[in-house]
Amino acid sequence: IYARTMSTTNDLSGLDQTQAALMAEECILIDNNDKRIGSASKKACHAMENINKGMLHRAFSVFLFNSEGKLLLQQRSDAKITFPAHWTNTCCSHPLSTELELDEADAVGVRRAAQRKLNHELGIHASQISIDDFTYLTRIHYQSENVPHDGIWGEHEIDYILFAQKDVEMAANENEVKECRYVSAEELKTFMAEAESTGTLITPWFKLIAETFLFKWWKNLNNLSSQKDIDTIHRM
Ligand code: DMA
Ligand code: MN
Repeated sequence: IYARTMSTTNDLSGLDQTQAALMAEECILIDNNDKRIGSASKKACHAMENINKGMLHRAFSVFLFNSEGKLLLQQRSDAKITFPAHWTNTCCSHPLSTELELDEADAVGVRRAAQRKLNHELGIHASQISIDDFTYLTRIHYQSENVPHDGIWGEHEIDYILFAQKDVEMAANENEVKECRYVSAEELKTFMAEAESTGTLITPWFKLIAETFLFKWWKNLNNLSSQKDIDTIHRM
């Protein structure tokens, strides 16, 4: 077993074996306009070697609010290969290159993937959140290198933003999630403002979204259709 910091190539030895196995998932490759151009493994999609050549894949970010209007945050587990121990929005992942998750009509493929991953990461069963509970707001195109910087892994995605408001029961999967908490908008602002001094790690995509659209969308939780911008891909 090699320590994470000793890894100098993108082989998967020495990493958490459950997370390493998930690197075989087949993600959807897209062009800059989110037009599907093929598929590649999660491992290939997150290798800086490929990202530096322009490889881009499809992703989603779920923001789940309870009936009090508080947002569920998660802290990623230490086992995650990218951004371990970072605090972030409720759930993120990738629609896979399968017939059901490739379906682009009303972003239903992405919404199916979101339902699948809420169950996998947080133990929120599909009976508690239906694909119609997600509002697809817009898309965000961004790129970032892993933290801690390893020069090996990174993200380059067009990320579908999905909002949902629902009281749910959960049972977090500890291989995925270290901790969860609900925050109000004010609590999140304080949490983020103090992050540097408290040594709290925050994912780059969540930071970007919080610095741009999040609080405006949040204010409009009861009127989300007014916030939809499904034709734009925001380059961030
Ligand atoms: C990837 O999330 C998607 C975004 C929007 C960063 P992730 O690393 O949590 O994916 P997974 O849970 O599939 O490892
Ligand atoms: Mn990704």
